[in-house]
Amino acid sequence: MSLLLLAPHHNNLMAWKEALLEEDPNLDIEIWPNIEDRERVQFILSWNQPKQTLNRFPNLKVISSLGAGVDHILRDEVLPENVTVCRIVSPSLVRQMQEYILMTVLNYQRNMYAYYQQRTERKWSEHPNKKPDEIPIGVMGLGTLGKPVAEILAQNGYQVNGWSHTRRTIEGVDTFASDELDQFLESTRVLVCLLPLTSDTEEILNLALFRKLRRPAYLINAARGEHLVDEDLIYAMDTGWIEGACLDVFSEEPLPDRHPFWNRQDIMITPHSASFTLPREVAGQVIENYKRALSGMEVKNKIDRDKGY
Ligand code: NDP
Ligand code: OXD
Repeated sequence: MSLLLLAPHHNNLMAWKEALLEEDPNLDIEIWPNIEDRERVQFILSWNQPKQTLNRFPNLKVISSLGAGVDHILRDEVLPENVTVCRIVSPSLVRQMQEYILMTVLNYQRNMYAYYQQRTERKWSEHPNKKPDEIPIGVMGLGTLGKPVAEILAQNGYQVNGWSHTRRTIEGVDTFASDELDQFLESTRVLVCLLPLTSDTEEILNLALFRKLRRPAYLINAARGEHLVDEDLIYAMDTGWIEGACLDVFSEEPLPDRHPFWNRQDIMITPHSASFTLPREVAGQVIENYKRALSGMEVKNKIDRDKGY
């Protein structure tokens, strides 16, 4: 039986192979497209798999994402019905995301983006620091990543709101359920998106939503590019609803050279680097799931295919 690494555009695939073999030297690992026998593949580790591949393995039991998100798997039109889908959950993914969001909020609060720009122009001009209570933060999605992000922001003295499908209870955070979106937005100025991409959340970051935020707002999207309607963000910024944005994810990655976001000083762009999965840290959990799959046990970090996350 074999474990297939199906991620031809991943820049770190060899590190994955090495980490898995360090953990278990007897593993039979194949790397797409070099497969000896498709019938032996029972477990796939995938990231942005090529089209028309997931249905080529008659004995496939489990597909695990190489990261936290599973939208690339669930949206695949040839995903077999009976296959279980799971994902990576790891402390360092959480820690890195907390750092990224806290860093971005601090940079915004202390006007660092304006100072970076002034630095390039040799311009000496002070801006008043925003007070933490002037910039209430709203975190959309209070799951594995969103909850600890909301917690660390609250611990740093910010007023934090959190929105999730079902209402969560988090110390120091005002929480809202999915039917309370308007109340959540009305009490938020810095909006952080950490939702999974599903049919309910696609294009949720649109003009109608931006107009409900306290003004001027700031947007941080570290979830998926498809959550955001790009033109609506540009319009909201040009009309003063949103004064800046920090985007880590895009509908097309790498962000194409021609994309208008590149021309804007008021949009910070990072290359899907908010939080990286570290192969050495998670090789053990992947192998445990592989062995569970082979012996017919339930895998860990399984997602609900009907909910989409
Ligand atoms: P989880 O599945 O653990 O949490 C999802 C959260 O979103 C839950 O709180 C859930 O609510 C809420 N949610 C889902 N659908 C809705 C909805 N329709 N309305 C309101 N709330 C909703 O996800 P993670 O925290 O692990 O990850 C979130 C996303 O972050 C990933 O899917 C991925 O896209 C992105 N990501 C980005 C990275 C980067 O480097 N930029 C790195 C890793 C992940 P409830 O609690 O009620 O179920
Ligand atoms: C993701 C990840 O899901 O990098 O974006 O894990």
